[in-house]
Amino acid sequence: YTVETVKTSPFDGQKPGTSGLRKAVTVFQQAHYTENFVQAGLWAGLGDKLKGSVLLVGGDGRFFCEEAAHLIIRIAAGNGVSKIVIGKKAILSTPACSHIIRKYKLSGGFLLTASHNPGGPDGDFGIKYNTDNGGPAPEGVTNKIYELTKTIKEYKIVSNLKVDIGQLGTSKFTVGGEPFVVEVIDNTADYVEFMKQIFDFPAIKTFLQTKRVLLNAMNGVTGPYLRKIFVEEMGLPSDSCLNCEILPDFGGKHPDPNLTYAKDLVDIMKAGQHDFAAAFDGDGDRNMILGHRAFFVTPCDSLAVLAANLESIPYFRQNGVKGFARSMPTSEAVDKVAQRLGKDCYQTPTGWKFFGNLMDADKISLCGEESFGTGSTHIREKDGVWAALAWLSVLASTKKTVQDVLLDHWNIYGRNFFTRYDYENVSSEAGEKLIAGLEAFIKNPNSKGTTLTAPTGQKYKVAVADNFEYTDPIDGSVSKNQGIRILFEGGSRLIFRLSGTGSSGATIRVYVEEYVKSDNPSAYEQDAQAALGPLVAIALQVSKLRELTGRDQPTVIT
Ligand code: VG1
Ligand code: CO
Repeated sequence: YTVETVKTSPFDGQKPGTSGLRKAVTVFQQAHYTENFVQAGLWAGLGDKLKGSVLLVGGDGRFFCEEAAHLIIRIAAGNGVSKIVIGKKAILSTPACSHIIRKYKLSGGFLLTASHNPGGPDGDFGIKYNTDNGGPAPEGVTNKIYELTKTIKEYKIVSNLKVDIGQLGTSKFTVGGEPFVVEVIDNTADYVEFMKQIFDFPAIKTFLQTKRVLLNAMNGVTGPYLRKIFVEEMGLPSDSCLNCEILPDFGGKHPDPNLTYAKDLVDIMKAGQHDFAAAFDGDGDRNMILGHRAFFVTPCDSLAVLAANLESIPYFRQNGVKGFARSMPTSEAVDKVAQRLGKDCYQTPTGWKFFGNLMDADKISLCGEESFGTGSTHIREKDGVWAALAWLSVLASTKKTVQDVLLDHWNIYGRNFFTRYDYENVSSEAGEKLIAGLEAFIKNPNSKGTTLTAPTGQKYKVAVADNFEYTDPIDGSVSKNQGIRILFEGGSRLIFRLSGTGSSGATIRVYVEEYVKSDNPSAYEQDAQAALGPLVAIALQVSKLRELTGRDQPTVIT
């Protein structure tokens, strides 16, 4: 095979967001669009290590994954990459990708997913570059990718290279006189084997024999993993795994495990026939945990509960527990656990890429985000199926129900009530105006110390108002403007930021948190939305959200 050099010109807006480049499928289908981004990813991600590198390709099975995978193989071959490891039909969950890069010491990889965004010809697609630690490329690399996409003039490709990625096995080619290999691997084998090392499968299996559980893949990539682990290994009936067929359009739904988009699961759980349920997003890195009668565990509390119970899991008994980390908008529930256990707790900007350095430097063992992301040092991505297994480990070892685990937790640590209001697809202009208005609020010297009053009379005194800035404690890199914070005396917080994963317009996220001490059970047993009502009202007032967006209600409440 010979390498061709193809002339191209830059596209606007190929800036990786919170988690890679995400756009409508039709955008990626434009001639040279995907090619440009992949070429820039190879240059920025690998630099002078590009020649002879070994890369992983895996995706969540959404529409355009296979086409993009073939393009990546051809462009990689054109750039002197020596080997591509790829899941059969390009299918691998995001956590499996991270594990495989680490296990086989690969140079990096391309993850083909737009995560929880809808898929199909009219949906979204995405490409993310991960580095050799198995984690999303840090900002230094993603900024470089963006710079390169602004000046790209040509890319290298072997356009007539055809590889069968539907069969397991190795294919060998000669490209410009050098060997080029494509190895198609099993979709689930490495990951399932790894989970068996991390968790006590026999103990979970015994526990499950007397429980009724549901696992919902939402027609995303976790289906085959759930069947392998929960049906084949744990012996659950096959109807305990729902929506396990990977569909290119996820059945036309948002593959996003939350109370809105996984409402069908919530409704089944409300009937009271089941003890535990979990749901996962399109690429398998998010999780939602529900108990009997759809008792909802906020991701913030989930992180805190796992932090307090890591000794239930063999992996942590063997490796010990270092510190914890959470993204800034995530509630401070985990901080309370860290304090009590005498561990460090780091606060990073939104997005998993910021946890990588802390994990690589052995500063933390567990981390998470309010956006249904939980994970540990076993890989460098958040991990949905891992989180479900972690919860089952806690339930099996404490012999408590999900609800009792939480009640007992709040009884020790107090409760950080938390909710997030998302206003999806507002105009970019309204989004920017809202942030500009809040910028003015935090810059006003009178804001600090001022008291904000809810329509129902509750008063909150502003202790700190700023735009969150993060200095990475490992490499010293600085990330500015990561979200407006209004922190109140007593530990309540309001956070505002614009989403970096949407593909059109703006999505405003409002994060609301109120802390109630452990000595007040009647307060911490309240319904979360009721408890947070006054602060939500203050959030809408101070941001002028209704006036600026014309929206009366959020699109999604989590
Ligand atoms: C959202 C979440 C963030 C998460 C990111 C990727 O980003 O808020 O916590 O890391 O999605 O998750 P944003 O910028 O839209 O708020 V996923 O499951 O796409 O990998
Ligand atoms: Co995801």
